[in-house]
Amino acid sequence: MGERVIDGTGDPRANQTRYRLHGLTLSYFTGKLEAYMRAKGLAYDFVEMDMGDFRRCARATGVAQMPQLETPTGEWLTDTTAIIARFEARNTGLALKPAEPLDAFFSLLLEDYFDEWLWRPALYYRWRFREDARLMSAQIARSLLRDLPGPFWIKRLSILLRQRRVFLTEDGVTSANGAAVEALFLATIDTLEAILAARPYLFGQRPCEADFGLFGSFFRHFSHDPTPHDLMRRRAPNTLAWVTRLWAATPQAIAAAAPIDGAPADLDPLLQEAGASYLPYLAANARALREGGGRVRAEAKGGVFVTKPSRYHVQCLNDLKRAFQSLSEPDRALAAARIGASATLLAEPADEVGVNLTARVARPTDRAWRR
Ligand SMILES: N[C@@H](CCC(=O)N[C@@H](CS)C(=O)NCC(=O)O)C(=O)O
Repeated sequence: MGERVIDGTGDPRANQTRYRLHGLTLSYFTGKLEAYMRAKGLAYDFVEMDMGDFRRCARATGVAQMPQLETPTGEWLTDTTAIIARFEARNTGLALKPAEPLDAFFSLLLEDYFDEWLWRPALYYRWRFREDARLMSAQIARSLLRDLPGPFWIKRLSILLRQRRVFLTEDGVTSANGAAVEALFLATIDTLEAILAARPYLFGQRPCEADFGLFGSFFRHFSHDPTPHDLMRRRAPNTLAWVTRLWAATPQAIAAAAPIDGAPADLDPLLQEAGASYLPYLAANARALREGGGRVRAEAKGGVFVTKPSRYHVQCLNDLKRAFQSLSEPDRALAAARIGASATLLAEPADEVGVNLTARVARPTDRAWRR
């Protein structure tokens, strides 16, 4: 049985037919999936995780991460990119994938780029600055850790230290490359500001996968945490308005808007940055795993980031390669012209070391928890 599409928002009698979305109201990927479900018209009950629920979900899918989604038929899904791909492929709810293959490819590339490459700036702004880190460690101690015994201050401090270790140190952030992380964020909002002053969503009048990929970092981090929010208020008011617009979008309003027709040229700085720094990182990561290398070196905006290899990121590259290679020859040439020289990396065969998608447990290795 496939998922039932429910066109409703809160009828308690329909509980057994609603999705259950487990996550945290401060989490990047939880916010991404929530916005997608809202825009699709897929009604869900939100479960604010505590550690007990986090562990229960991890046992159900085999992956300790958030969000996790229970379907009305009792299946468990995880990984927002794979969940979105599955819903779009099965025509569950309102279709949000662009109809033309080249537009659909750009949407997937940008979704993945935003998910993975804005992660570092999002986590940097949250954990690097004292005020932001204090506020957000308190929120995590009060939410996720609420079922653990012990004084609040110990929970807050242990979260703060853990997040700084995992999301700054282990993600290659140092005092030397902080300026490059900030440069990536500032360049991104400057590009977005021009786009979102001109039209409601990245590709036109309707949101697509790329908007949801962008939403995780902007909704839950950049437009929320004090330091990046202040930068956005001053420098990117139209991008702040897009955050609210996408969160408020109804399936009815989206369905009434003109379908996506092309990937506008002003997206090119984003595609080019994906080509300049993200795709070379993905390729270096896959090479490190293939050759047993212990470290991956990436460059972005003049900063150098050294990290442990990630099997999950091999899967990201494999998926992008498959999407690129399924395009027609003329579309591949058009895509390559807009991405730049590193588009050739997408023409190479997929790697063996990735983990194949399955319907149930979408991408079983993930960044911090399983490598
Ligand atoms: N690729 C996954 C990423 C999920 C993910 O990394 N979620 C974060 C929270 S936004 C997480 O579970 N982090 C656990 C931690 O390491 O603190 C997806 O798209 O769902």
